[in-house]
Amino acid sequence: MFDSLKNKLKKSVKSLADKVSHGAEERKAQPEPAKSRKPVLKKPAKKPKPEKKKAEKTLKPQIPEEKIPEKKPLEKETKEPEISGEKRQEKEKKGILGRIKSGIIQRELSEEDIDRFFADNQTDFLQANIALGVIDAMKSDLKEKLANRPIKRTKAGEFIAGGFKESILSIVNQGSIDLEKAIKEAKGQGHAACIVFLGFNGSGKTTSIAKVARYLQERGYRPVLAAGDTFRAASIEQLEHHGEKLGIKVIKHQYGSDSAAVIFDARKYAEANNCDIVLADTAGRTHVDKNLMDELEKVIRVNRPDLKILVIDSLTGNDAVEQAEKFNDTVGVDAVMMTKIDVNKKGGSILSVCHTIKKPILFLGTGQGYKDLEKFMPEKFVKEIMG
Ligand SMILES: Nc1nc2c(ncn2[C@@H]2O[C@H](COP(=O)(O)OP(=O)(O)OP(=O)(O)O)[C@@H](O)[C@H]2O)c(=O)[nH]1
Ligand SMILES: [Mg+2]
Repeated sequence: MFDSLKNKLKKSVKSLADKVSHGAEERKAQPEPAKSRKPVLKKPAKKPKPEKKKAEKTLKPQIPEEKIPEKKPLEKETKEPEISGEKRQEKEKKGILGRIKSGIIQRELSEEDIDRFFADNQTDFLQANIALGVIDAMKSDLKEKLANRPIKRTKAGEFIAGGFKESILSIVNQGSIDLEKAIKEAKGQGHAACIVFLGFNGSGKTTSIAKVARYLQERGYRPVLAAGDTFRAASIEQLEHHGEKLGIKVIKHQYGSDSAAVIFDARKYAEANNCDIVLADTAGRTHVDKNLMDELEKVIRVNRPDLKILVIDSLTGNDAVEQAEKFNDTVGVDAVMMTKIDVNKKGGSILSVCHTIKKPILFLGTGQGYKDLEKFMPEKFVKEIMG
């Protein structure tokens, strides 16, 4: 999974790490100019030794006695002359050698290095479905984490990868949603929980409902399905087919009927039959279709679901950001489900959606079967793409 994103990030880390190593190579070449500085080092070291001692001897008798105690508290001043010229020369040599050595061992990346890196790699990131907003956020985050800090040449890759990992984790870690907790809370309030699945045409809503229903069944809960897509031909039969296979009740009305009413009836059925949760399907819609977006608003207003899950096809590319934004603005999304991860090598849309609406990803759809559902774990995701 996410091979394309993985490769792009690997390439990014290498490119910045090379910058560090390259800088170090430049500094390695510095011993030459350092040699030319030697005479400058020797001069002050040789001269002061005899001159200062002579000067002290000749001056001593001329200094008035009251002035001598004034100099005593300045310990440093009185101690310094005790260092012999040779020792001082040695000390200065070591200091300069140390600086040259540390230049060889470590180097800093400047903010300009990071700016240039993102400018050079922007197209690559966009191709991996990482939206511009995310690229900018990562850039300023990495400047804070990596710029103007000494980076050990031998550890440059590790250090830079660490920066990327932290940055990506902060983007995809948008808290979590506990489905079982939501069911228990609703039960505590005397009703069955209700989740409405919404999203673009063909994003995978109906398939995801069947997967989540099975997931909950396996954990001992009793779901009911609501055929809230009364719009698309064969949508009701599609949900009924899943219901039959899984042994779950499906509440349906006729095509063209009010979606909000179907979901309302499913809730009543769940409460009357001691079911735990209603999983409600809705028609696929584009965020620019005003009538269908108004209908979705009504579904939410009438049913006040416990959770609104936006289902996004991860193959959608950079349009996923606009979808997420518009659905979130219209009805307020609680969590996201990204589908078709099994056929998506890019993976950047996960970062883009999380960054745009700041909502958690609940599940990943990883295939067409009922079992192809994975709980989204931010740390696991970062490990997967960054190693
Ligand atoms: N490979 C793969 N295919 C998926 C996944 N989820 C859904 N699909 C397929 O995507 C197609 C559309 O899925 P649906 O569940 O019908 O999508 P929908 O959002 O309900 O579609 P509309 O009701 O028309 O808006 C089907 O062929 C599914 O099998 C997934 O995680 N991986
Ligand atoms: Mg559907």
